[in-house]
Amino acid sequence: LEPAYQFMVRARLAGGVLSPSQWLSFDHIARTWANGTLRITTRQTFQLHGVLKHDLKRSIAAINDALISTVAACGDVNRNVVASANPVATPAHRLAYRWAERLSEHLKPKTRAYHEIWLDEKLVAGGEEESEPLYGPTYLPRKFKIGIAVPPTNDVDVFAQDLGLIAIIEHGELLGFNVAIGGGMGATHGDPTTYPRLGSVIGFVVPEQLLRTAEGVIEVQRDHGDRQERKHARLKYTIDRMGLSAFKAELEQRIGFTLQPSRTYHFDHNGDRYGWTEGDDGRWHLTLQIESGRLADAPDQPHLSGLRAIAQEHQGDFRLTCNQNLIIANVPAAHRARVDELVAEYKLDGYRHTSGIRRHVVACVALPTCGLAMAESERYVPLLLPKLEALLDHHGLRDEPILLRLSGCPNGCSRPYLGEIALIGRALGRYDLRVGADFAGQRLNRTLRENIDETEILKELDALFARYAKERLEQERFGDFLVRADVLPAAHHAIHAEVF
Ligand code: SRM
Ligand code: SF4
Repeated sequence: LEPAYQFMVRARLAGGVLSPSQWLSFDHIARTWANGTLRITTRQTFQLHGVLKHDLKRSIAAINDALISTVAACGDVNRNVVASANPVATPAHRLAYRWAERLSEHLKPKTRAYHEIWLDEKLVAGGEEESEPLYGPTYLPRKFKIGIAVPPTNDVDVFAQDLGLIAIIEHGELLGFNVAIGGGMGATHGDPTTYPRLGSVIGFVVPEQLLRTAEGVIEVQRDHGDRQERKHARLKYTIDRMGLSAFKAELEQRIGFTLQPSRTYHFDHNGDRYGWTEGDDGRWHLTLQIESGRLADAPDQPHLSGLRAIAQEHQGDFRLTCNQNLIIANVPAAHRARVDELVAEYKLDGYRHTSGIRRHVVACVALPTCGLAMAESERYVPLLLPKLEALLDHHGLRDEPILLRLSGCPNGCSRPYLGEIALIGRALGRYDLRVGADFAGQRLNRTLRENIDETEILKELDALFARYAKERLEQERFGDFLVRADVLPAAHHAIHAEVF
């Protein structure tokens, strides 16, 4: 007899798009073999928690039956490719999403081992080397992440990706992509050789050059990344060690063309737009807020059942966002009222009456399932938010949009270094408090206080909210105010996205 080992299963879902029947499959798997919840992740996919070892194979098979996979959702390969969750506004937006799908497919490991192990495919002879032209026998030194943003929305946090692509659209036409390399969030407490870094923009490529450019960046990282020390193995450290221009020169030599100068772009926010929006084709899209991405059936909030009911009737598709939210997309105008009815019936309409900070909170999973967690994150959100809202109310700031990010450890799965306010777990009930990122994912925040408890966190924030309420300029965001008011300590690393 062995212990009842339980596992987390993560799907690969490029751009976070799935059909109603795929939704129903996940819902079934969550209720049958997992812990009865679906978790939307910060990379636009689903995680299932609490899958027992003896149910693992059938859960993965059921995901594959739904024409979705779990291959390369984890591991030292290219991970789930994320894309702006609003690819429906114009034909160029839709094209940007198609490129996410193409990148995901193109960079997927070619090995059949996954199919042999999980899907009972017959064993085929042949070494990994010949079957993995890009990754080779030893794969990458570390995970690798790609995201496509469509300005002015930076909802994928493009500068937190190893390879960030900024779609350049002019007069409705997708001209190509600015290429940003070397973004990454993870760090280790007390080890200054590890740090969050924002991607550096190194140029522009036309769409036909995109796949080769992505391969080239991966190849340079594959051959130059640190394979001795995993802590230093991400692309960001390879770039900082080689130097950005040396990295770029090596990339251009491998891909056989020169990157064009980067094009101008402008981001105005990295959040989601809640409520209904109309696409260019007359179809409608409803963005719902899902707190920390957790879909469950709580007594007064039957969200999982609600989305099952919606999926049973919905004729469009679903889109998961990198802010852990959900879009019920491509709804014909005539079906809007019915969707609204179901959304209200199942209490999924929380986004309508909520504070500015609650609309902009992202929290990683942390306890109880994450083995790396040092403190609570997702489960702390419902306890912390009312206290922060009380402070904000007191200063007349209830509706002020403020980006709040919580992570249970410095690995940074909620991309906390991009929060205007961030809590990063140190120990149970204790966090580093970081503040001062911008509202568009282009400036890192800085540590204000280390290892403090809730009382101190609230005291610090109360003082900052008081000053913000009194001294801010019109339209000035909280993070920008903190920088202007000079309340932040000096930065030890570059904190702005760099343009080469
Ligand atoms: Fe993450 C490891 C959860 C997005 C940086 N992350 C983990 C693990 C698998 C813990 C582990 O290795 O044992 C966590 C599973 C917890 C659980 O119980 O489910 C975990 N990461 C998550 C998710 C579910 C957070 C969420 O609440 O949504 C996100 C799933 C993404 C996905 O669908 O693929 C998630 N993780 C991220 C992001 C954000 C992003 O990708 O945009 C980051 C920061 C960006 C980056 O990679 O730099 C991130 N996760 C890490 C790291 C630190 C990597 C590093 O370079 O140092 C680890 C630890 C590691 O790799 O050793 C980690
Ligand atoms: Fe776990 Fe840390 Fe990631 Fe949170 S940030 S999910 S605690 S690894």
